[in-house]
Amino acid sequence: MKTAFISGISGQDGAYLAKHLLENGYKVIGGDRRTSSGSLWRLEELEILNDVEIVDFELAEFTNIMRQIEKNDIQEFYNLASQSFVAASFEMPLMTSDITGMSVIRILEAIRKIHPTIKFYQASSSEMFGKAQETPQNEKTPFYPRSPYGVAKLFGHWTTVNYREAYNLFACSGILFNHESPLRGDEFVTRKISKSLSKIKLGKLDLLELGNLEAKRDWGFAGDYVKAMWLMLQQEKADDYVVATGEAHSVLEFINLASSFLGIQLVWDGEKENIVGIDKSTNKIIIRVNKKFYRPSEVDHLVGDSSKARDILGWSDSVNFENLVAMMVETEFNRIKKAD
Ligand code: G4F
Repeated sequence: MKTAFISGISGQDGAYLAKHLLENGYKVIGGDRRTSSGSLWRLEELEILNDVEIVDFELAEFTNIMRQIEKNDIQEFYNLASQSFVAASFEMPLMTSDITGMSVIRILEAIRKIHPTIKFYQASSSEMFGKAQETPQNEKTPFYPRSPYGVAKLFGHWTTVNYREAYNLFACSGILFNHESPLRGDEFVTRKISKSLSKIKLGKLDLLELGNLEAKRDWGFAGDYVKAMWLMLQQEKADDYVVATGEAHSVLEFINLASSFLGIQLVWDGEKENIVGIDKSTNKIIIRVNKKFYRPSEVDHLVGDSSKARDILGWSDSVNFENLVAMMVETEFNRIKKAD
């Protein structure tokens, strides 16, 4: 039986990856921050909480990382933990650089010194492409990050490449485009929209305030993307892969689709930051732009070319944009109704 360690097991990807590894016969050890207020609700929702071993794990603490690698006989290490909210990285650039960027060195150094045969996966991000230099973006596209988060992820990405080349570690970097699900954190735009519109439909909220509605993202289903992480570590050679659907949609398109699934007849009035969304049945404004949600430097349009992952890993996505929005809205609506 192989043992895998997942840093950040309490997050969306940690939960889906743990489930995938358990289904493939792994023992799963999940690192969770002692101080993290985020509970393990995602593991409960996937009904795997009792099947994984949870250990205290702190990315800022090198000795803690070393101890976990020393004491567990791990074959695969998935580094999914980070400060992953782009907007927050502008408020906390130093913490983000340390946790999202520098920690990659801490883990790779520990692996190199203690068990250099451990296979390592680094959760890199399409945010590294930022102000995209070509469309679509692939593994050879030049990077141009637009946030402290993107810069920190780029540091982690190059660190992974460097440890692979310098020390011959089996270290892979997955450049994942946005991946969503009903287990997404509340602060990310897709969950914020599906949750708030469901509340509006159920009469529990009057207004949804958002930032830039024109931003376009390549949104896939997280459950598909964790399979690509695992596939990367099953290859003979370590490498880096872009994982994406190849389709981009705007935040506005996401809202329109979510509204129509909920039976909200939405009409738009105005444009840019003055645009408002009106519920035709009540004639009330239910969506507004609030500039406090704008980022100091925005990533306007990301769309990935994942041909390499499809050809070499045999990876494919199974949930299209419409089905993703439907899945998120349906789950959210039912959760809120059930909580009544
Ligand atoms: O959902 P978001 O916060 O995701 P973002 O910034 O694209 O980053 C996510 O995907 C990355 C992969 O490329 C990950 F690396 C990263 O950790 C994270 O998971 O925002 C998406 C877009 C942005 O352009 C943002 O400006 O939606 C826009 N947006 C508009 N109004 C909003 C809002 N985003 C949030 N979070 N909240 C809003 O009210």
